[in-house]
Amino acid sequence: MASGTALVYDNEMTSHKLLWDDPICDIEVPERLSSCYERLKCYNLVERCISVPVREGTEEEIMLVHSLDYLEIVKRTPKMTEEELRKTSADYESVYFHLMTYRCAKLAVGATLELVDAVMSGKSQNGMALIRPPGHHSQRNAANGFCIFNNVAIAAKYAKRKYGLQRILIVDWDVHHGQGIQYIFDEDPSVLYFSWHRFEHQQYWPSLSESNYDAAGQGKGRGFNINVPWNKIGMGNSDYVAAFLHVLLPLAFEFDPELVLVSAGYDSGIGDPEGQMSATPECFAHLTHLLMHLAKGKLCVVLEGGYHLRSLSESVCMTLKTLLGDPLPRLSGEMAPCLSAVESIHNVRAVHKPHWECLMFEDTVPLLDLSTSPYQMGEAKSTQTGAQLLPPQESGKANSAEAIKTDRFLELHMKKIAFPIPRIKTTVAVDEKERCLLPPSVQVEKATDPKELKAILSGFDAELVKEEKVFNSLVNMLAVLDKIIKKEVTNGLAVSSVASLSSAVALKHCHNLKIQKVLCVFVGDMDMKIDLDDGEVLLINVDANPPTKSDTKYNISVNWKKDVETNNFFSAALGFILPVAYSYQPDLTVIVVGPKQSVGKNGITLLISLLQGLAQSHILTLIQDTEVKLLQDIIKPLTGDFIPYFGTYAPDLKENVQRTLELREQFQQEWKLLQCSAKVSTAER
Ligand code: Q9C
Ligand code: ZN
Repeated sequence: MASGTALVYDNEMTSHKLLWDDPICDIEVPERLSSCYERLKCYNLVERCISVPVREGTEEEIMLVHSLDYLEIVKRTPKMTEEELRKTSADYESVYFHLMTYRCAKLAVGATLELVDAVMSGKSQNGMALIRPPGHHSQRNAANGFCIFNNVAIAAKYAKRKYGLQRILIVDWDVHHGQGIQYIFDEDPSVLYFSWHRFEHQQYWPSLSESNYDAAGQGKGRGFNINVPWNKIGMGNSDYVAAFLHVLLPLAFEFDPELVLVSAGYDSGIGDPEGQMSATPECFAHLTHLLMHLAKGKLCVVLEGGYHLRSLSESVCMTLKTLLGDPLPRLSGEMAPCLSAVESIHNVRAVHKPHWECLMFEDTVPLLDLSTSPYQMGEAKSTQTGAQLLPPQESGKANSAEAIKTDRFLELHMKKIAFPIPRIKTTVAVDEKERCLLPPSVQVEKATDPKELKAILSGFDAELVKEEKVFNSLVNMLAVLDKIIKKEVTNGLAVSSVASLSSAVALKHCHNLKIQKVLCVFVGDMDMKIDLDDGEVLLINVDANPPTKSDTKYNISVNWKKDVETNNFFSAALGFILPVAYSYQPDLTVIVVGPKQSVGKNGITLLISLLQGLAQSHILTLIQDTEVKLLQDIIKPLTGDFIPYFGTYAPDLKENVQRTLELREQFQQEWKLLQCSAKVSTAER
């Protein structure tokens, strides 16, 4: 069982630098790397990682992707005069060479491969390589866009060869299109490449028609290239999360990768002079978290772009913290994707519909016509937090006044979202006989002094509460809940002989303590009577029973038919529950597992895993005592020391898909992250 996070870094990669005036290349500076490492040290993150030394990538490894001719050219650069370096640089687009470039580019490749080895060998669960020069623009025969060797593409080929992998997912969250990666794997169905990028209807660099959503891969690789073009600047947290929930993740879970590589450019973050987007650093924590549930957690994050030093380094820290398993900060801003983002998401889903079963069953949206999509150049969206606080820049050029504004914003913002991390992650209250089922990392709760209990329990059935079994269940639950509320632990679990009553008491207790928003997810048959109309609680019921009442915004039944064959829950979890949960932004999540679940254990563990992105990862899990057989599976995602496999994809039952669709339609005006199709929202906005 792998654990720990690898960090691959070497200061030598700061020796590659621009020697002459070039307004295009002058943002790719050595400080990009050193400032990240400094920030990591500030947050004491370096010492928590497994340090992995770098090495040079070999010629053979470089030639997994690049031609000998091109390698020979780069190989000559360490002996060149400055004049020759300039000339060689000019042969390519937006690239500079330095005497140390070849050495650094080899280290960047080798660092990436060492990271892959650490993760594939089980030396670490996941990890990050802080490297430069970056890689995703470089091509078989060419350097491009600050990139010399295509680090991530080489890593994918290497992992296929060395470990015999058959499915690798590459997620490119850099703000530029990694056209180099797209070209290399265009006909290769074993590598699923996802990239979002600033596109602005092809006005933005590299201005290629093949960066649009209709480029889905070719030949055998058709369906394995996913482009999400952003046609406006100012895209932010909710746009990015929407693209993950409605495009990347459903396809990725269906693809079922054995390894995930991230081309992690942070020029898609706030303040970046190139990207001009508005995603705040914690957004990258959430993106990372969402990816950690694929490939049994085998996740390698590899630096690409990112040119606002503070934004870059804070975002890198957020990414690494998340890899290390820290609870996630709340995602800031209003959780509503902008229309332009919804249009892009709609279009890429429509293009990929023939290739992916999860989309095939879903909707029948037509492709919006490429040519009729109206747009005005340079018109930024302005609905995002970041964009509101920071008006987008006039031009794409780094502007020191703007950069300093973002510095100040981030200084404050990072303080705002920071919170102390409990030393103990998980606490449990279970019967003696169940303790042996628990991993050693959990704390076992001793039910405490039940004095103040009386007040809490008044209003509940007094006779029932007197029964010892019932009383003990409530005491146990409250002990766990209190630890979570006092932030002494991140999450907790209690077994209850009366799960419905326990959850009602839990919600009452939260109400008394003025906890504003509680997301409550019921899995299985539950009988629960609480007043749910004021938004203090959002209740999502997942069971097989036909709903007895009509849904309201705060009380929703995900009527889910049991499917013995497939036993998975991806479509409802990603396509409905998560978008609603992110839109609601709870302060606490309560998950109750009752009898007769219609969702299998893969579905339940997936849900618990993903819901840790909400409410600063605070989750109270209650299990009905008859369902204690699920304890061992449920505890895993809570403690996080083991990332489960959620099962291979199989198409959902038609009625389940239908229900999810109906719900999305019904609630997308209230819970805006549900929006993934432009047809309704265009008319209604
Ligand atoms: N007007 C990476 O982020 N900009 N590369 C060219 C021409 C080049 C970005 C602008 C941006 C390259 C790894
Ligand atoms: Zn970039």
